[in-house]
Amino acid sequence: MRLDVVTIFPQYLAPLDLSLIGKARRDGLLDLRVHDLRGFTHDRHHTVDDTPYGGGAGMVMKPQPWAEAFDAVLGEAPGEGASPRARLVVPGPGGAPFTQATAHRLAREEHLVFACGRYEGIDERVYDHARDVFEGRVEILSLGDYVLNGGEVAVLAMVEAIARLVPGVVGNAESLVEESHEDGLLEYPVYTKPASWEGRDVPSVLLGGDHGAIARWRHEQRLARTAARRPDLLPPSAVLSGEAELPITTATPADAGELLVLRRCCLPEVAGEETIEDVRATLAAGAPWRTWTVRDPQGRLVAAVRGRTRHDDPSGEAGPTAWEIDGLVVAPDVAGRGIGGALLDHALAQADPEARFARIDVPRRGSRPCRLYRNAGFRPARSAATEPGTVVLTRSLRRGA
Ligand code: JD8
Repeated sequence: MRLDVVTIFPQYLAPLDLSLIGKARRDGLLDLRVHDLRGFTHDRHHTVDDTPYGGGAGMVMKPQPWAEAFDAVLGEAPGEGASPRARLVVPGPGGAPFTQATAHRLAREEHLVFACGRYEGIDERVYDHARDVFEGRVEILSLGDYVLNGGEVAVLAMVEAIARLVPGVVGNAESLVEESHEDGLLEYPVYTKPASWEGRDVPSVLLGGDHGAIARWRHEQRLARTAARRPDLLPPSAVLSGEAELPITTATPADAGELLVLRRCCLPEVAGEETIEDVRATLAAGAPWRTWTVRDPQGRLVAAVRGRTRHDDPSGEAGPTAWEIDGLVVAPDVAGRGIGGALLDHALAQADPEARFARIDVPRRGSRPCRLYRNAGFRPARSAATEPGTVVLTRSLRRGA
């Protein structure tokens, strides 16, 4: 991945020479270049700012230096091949939230350019000009709802969050999986030697070597922490009419066996030939699908659904980011109690924030499943290149739609 950062404080980005990012640069995994905006000025004082039209406090960044900086990083400058599909990120307190989902999306890009503003901001015409030279691939992103003095700190955080998702930058990709914000839950508490410190002992379950028990304890710790610190992240629970509230939880490879049984039972035409390896692969760390399950009070897996981000539209052409929902299954003995609807709502709520619409490919049979989807606003997609016998249903994901 190539990354260019343009700033009037290049030394602010020095921390990116350190640690894993520094090593990844030396190993050639990341081609990160920092540019001084003043290098694209031609007056004795290397002026990059001026007073705001319409008056008011502070200064505004002039447009010309930015235009020349963009030309340089896009290789329009003499001697460099044009950079293919570069994407410009301009941090700003008014931008769209930068989240882990954003980091994943940007980590798939070939060339990212970051423009660090200062003062009261950058002349608005620079954004319009950038949309031309970056062919629309321009994003204003915010690190969070507080005010910084400039974009450098935001770029430091964004580059680290993105670069560590580039394959090979973080040695053991495993450790990327159970992190906060990766699957909607906060991380579990961690401990190391000594087992007893200042009279405080490490939880015994971690010393017992029973990996199943450790995995369950860690999952419960994540649920409890999330409920305590970030209840807004917690998934809605499935409601069994008149009975216990059953949590919707993120599936793990340990759920593969039961899930295969449910899929074979509920989706014979889709899962008839599916194997346990097939299902386990969809639950593995880093798999494109995110799968959620519901267990009854006795712990039996009674329902599931999954979702993934797609970048092709129903006709199969490359298209706007879509959120595909699939494999909604409910054990026949608990059907008709609202679990399917609750799971569908949950899968919609977990949609990739970048997706503008959701799609479901359903077997073309009878009307029953479709009513659930129709009530959720799904409609047959016009031009859909689908597998024979399937119907593509779509609905907008306009937040608040
Ligand atoms: C870029 C100039 C300072 C902002 C007048 C203070 C991001 N989450 C965030 N908070 N603040 C920024 C941010 C602030 C910036 C610039 C990002 C360029 N400023 C300005 C407007 C009010 N001063 C940010 N990401």
